Amino acid sequence: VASIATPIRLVLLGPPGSGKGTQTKKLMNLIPQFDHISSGELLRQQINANTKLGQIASKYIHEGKLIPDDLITKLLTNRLFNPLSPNSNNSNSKWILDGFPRTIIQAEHLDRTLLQNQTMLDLVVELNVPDSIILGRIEERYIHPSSGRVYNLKYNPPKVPGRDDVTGERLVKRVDDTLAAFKERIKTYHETADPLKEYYDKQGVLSTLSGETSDIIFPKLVSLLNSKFGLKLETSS
Ligand code: G5P
Ligand code: MG
Repeated sequence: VASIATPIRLVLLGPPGSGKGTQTKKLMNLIPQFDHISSGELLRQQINANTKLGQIASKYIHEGKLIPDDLITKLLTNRLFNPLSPNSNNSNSKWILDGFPRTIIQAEHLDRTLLQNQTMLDLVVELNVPDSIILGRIEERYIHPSSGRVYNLKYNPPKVPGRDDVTGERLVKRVDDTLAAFKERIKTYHETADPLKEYYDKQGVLSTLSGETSDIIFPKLVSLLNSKFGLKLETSS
């Protein structure tokens, strides 16, 4: 496990089920200091807590639609620059934004907020996984709602079927892991991803990693970080 002095500020882009959460978890085994900020997870927490934002978000999420930009940007930047969140903004801060930004408006807002806080993005990684593969993953996904832990019946099954490894509590399906919502999410992704990629490509921070499994992509992600940040991480898994 590495102790690394440089800041590493990442955005993960990729279609639903492409493995944004999975890659983040694998990376945190190598660099535990990462603060994992998943926009979808933050929204699901709001829904579980039945907040006003959660009530609004729930409707969009059920339908597989994006929630309005102003709501999500506020939620995300509050989380990123919350003084209580670990290493949110110090000289060696390490964070991964998973699922945010998803629109140009969100990206521009993020850039402004980073600038105001005298920080910046280092790298945007696009996970490029064929659509044909990811539907199967979504059908096999189960989550533990209170912790956000994610399982897959084939790829990383729970030790006891239907139960969370840590608490033993029951696993559930995500409300948007239905065929109808998935189709909508994929469609939305393809409508919004190209302009976003172009936006980051112009900034010179975009890298695309392709592969049909997370185990193929992960070593590519690690070597990308090694070369970009001058690290010597090794993939053992
Ligand atoms: P989310 O929560 O951001 P999505 O749709 O972007 O949702 P999702 O579904 O969470 O992304 P992921 O994190 O990319 O996918 O993928 P994952 O969970 O790691 O992997 C998927 C499954 O496949 C898991 O079961 C995993 O174990 C398994 N798996 C991984 N790798 C492999 C492999 O190699 N092989 C196999 N067989 N399995 C594997 O957003 C949800 C909603 O919130 C709203 C929107 O409504 C959105 O639809 N939202 C926003 N709205 C507006 N703006 C934003 N910025 C928003 N962010 C969220
Ligand atoms: Mg996810």
